[in-house]
Order: sequence, then C-alpha cells, then structure tokens
Amino acid sequence: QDGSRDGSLAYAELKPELKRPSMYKVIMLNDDYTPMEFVVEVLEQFFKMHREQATQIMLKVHTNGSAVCGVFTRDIAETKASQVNQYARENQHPLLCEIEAAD
Ligand code: TYC
Repeated sequence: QDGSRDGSLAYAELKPELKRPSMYKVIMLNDDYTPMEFVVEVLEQFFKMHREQATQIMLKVHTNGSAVCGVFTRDIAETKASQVNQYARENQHPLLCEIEAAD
C-alpha cells in the first residue's frame, strides 16, 4: 500500500498531498439575561440539534459558563458564530458564541 495518511495515492508533481483542515470549536457562553428557551431554539436552528440535545447543551452552558456546540472547519465555525451573535443581537439578547482552535 503506497498511499498517504488519507489513503490517497500522492505522486510527486501530479497530485499535491492533502492535509486535513484545521478544526475549530464553536463555544457558547453563559450570560444572566438570555432566556433559556431562546438558547435552545438557537441550538436547534443553527446547529441542527434535536430539542433534547439542545436542552442538555443549554443547561451545560448555564451551569459551567460555556460549552462546545460543535467542531467545524475555520470558515464554517466563523460563520456559525457570527450568525448566532447577529441573531441574538437582532433579538436584543446578549448571547455570544466564540471560536477556538480544536488542538
Ligand atoms: N443563564 C441564562 C438564564 O438563566 C440562560 C442561558 C443559557 C444564557 C445558556 C446563555 O448560552 C446561554 N436565563
């Protein structure tokens, strides 16, 4: 087997080596004002979670101060965090997401 890490055949000059993209965590932060129901709806809408999982993550943020909502490539993570922050602002809630490199 003369493939590279990802199983592909990489012939010098014919085909560049493929590197896995760097991954980033989208982290949701707690605050004292955003309604729990709003946070659950955000997790359902932007992270495609079912109500049960969305509720678990929301409570984890509420209890621990933050929690990971998902891990994505940099562009996707930045877009999700921006969309959530904008949607929260539009609805006059202080809810915030941030991103962090996932080792
Ligand atoms: N702490 C908020 C409250 O008691 C609920 C909340 C949960 C807010 C998660 C933000 O990311 C958050 N209403």
